[in-house]
Amino acid sequence: MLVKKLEDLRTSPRHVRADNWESTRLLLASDGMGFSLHVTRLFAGRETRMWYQHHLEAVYCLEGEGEVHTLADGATYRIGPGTVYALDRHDEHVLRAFSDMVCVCVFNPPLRGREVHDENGVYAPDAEAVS
Ligand code: 9YT
Repeated sequence: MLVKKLEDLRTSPRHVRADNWESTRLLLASDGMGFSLHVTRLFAGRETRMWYQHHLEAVYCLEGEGEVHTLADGATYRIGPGTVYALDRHDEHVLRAFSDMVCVCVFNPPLRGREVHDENGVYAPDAEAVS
């Protein structure tokens, strides 16, 4: 069985910080679960365009308020504590954080470790692996 603690991993290579967010990757491909599990903080006032062409992602909001906008259909959804959104169509989207948002994120296939968005908001499928 695997047991991991968020506080321990915040100071490890499993913690990744980008301009608009930080993510602690509790479970990764190397853990062999078939998905990755992250706790992500999205910073207040930031807008992030993302397009997970190689992954499916589900995002469950624990804290904070924001909205997610899907580019293909122009829809906008309010996101707050207790809301989950799932990018079941690899949807290109924009997340706007009105306050700091804390979310649990699940990726399938699992992230490998140090992924950050490229210029199109994509995570590469072959990022550097972290044990
Ligand atoms: C909500 C979202 O996708 N934020 C970007 C970071 C991502 N969740 C990650 O890598 O943990």
